[in-house]
Amino acid sequence: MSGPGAAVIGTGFIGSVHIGALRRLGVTVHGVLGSNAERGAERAAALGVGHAYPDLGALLNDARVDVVHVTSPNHLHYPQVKAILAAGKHVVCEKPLALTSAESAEMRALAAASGKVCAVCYNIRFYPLNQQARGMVAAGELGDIRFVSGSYHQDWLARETDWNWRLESDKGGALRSVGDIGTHWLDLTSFITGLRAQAVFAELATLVPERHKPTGPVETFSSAAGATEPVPINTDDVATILIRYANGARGVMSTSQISMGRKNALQWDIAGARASAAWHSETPDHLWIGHRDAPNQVLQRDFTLMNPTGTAAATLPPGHVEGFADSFHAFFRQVYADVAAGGRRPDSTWAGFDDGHYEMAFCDAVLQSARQGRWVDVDTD
Ligand code: SOE
Repeated sequence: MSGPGAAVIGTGFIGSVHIGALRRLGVTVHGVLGSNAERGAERAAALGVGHAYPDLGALLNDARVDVVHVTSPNHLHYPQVKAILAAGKHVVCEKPLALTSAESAEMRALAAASGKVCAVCYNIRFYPLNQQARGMVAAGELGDIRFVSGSYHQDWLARETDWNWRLESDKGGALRSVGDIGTHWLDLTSFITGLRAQAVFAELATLVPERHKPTGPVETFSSAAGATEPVPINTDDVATILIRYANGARGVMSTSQISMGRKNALQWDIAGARASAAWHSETPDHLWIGHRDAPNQVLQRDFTLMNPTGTAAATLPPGHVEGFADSFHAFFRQVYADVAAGGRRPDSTWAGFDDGHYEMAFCDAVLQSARQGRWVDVDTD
């Protein structure tokens, strides 16, 4: 008997990462759906996928497809996920889950009623040392968490000539750096600490207020060539956010998509009452562990030295650095094992639609706080 089959919506940068991870797991990708039939066919050929669906209806009618991966621009997540669940299929949706928290609340309810595996692509959880850190916090090795700090900085939108659909709020959402990368940081630190943000005080800034929008399509993380038109920008290039957690802990984080030289740099630093820990996405096989009364340690990813949570996500031998693509492999390995098991197993660690909605509620609070200049509660109800 063959395992679950997949289809992938979206054929850009992240769609091809999904396809690569699925192939590595031996999951058959029965087809892709592009932004139009012609591009779908072109990209299917380039990615070595045998079929491009002409439209979503054709994809959903394919009985071989059990799991649909949604890697389309953010504004399409809501209608596509609703259709996928109505067709009785499992779904793996890119982040942020939706354009608004009203949409994500409805998606959370539909997911709960469906009984299907409904995962959100907060893949950074699946770097093995982030899973290790979660296991360490759960075992009390850091003690009560007191302070969470960090940032997620990139440079790919630093110039006024840099363009991507994420810059347009009707496609990406009202928040850009916070929605696109800040929610990764929030998801990851909440996952590791087990603490959700209760209230935020935020400032947002658009430091490149006008950009040259290409008149043709542009791939994520690539440069545009050809004709452009000037357009005003109303989404955040940077954000600075203070956080209060329910247990009294405090947090501070920043996002930036205009930090020259910071390619894709997420870092977190978590201070507990017994010990601290820190991690940086550009050196992902190293976890710093801080002590007061003993020398600090650096744990290099090595499953002979890691806890069961960390080991479960690791694949390659120590010293063979696991990176971005490996995190999708570890993530989908767990998701597809859950699909095969008929539903989420108790020890699974992927982000579900409840987490995806929490991240949208955080975005709402950040936006309201920045507009009103005050603390705002994160309301997931
Ligand atoms: C662009 O900012 C982006 O591709 C995000 O959308 C991804 O989630 C992140 O992994 C890398 O950067």
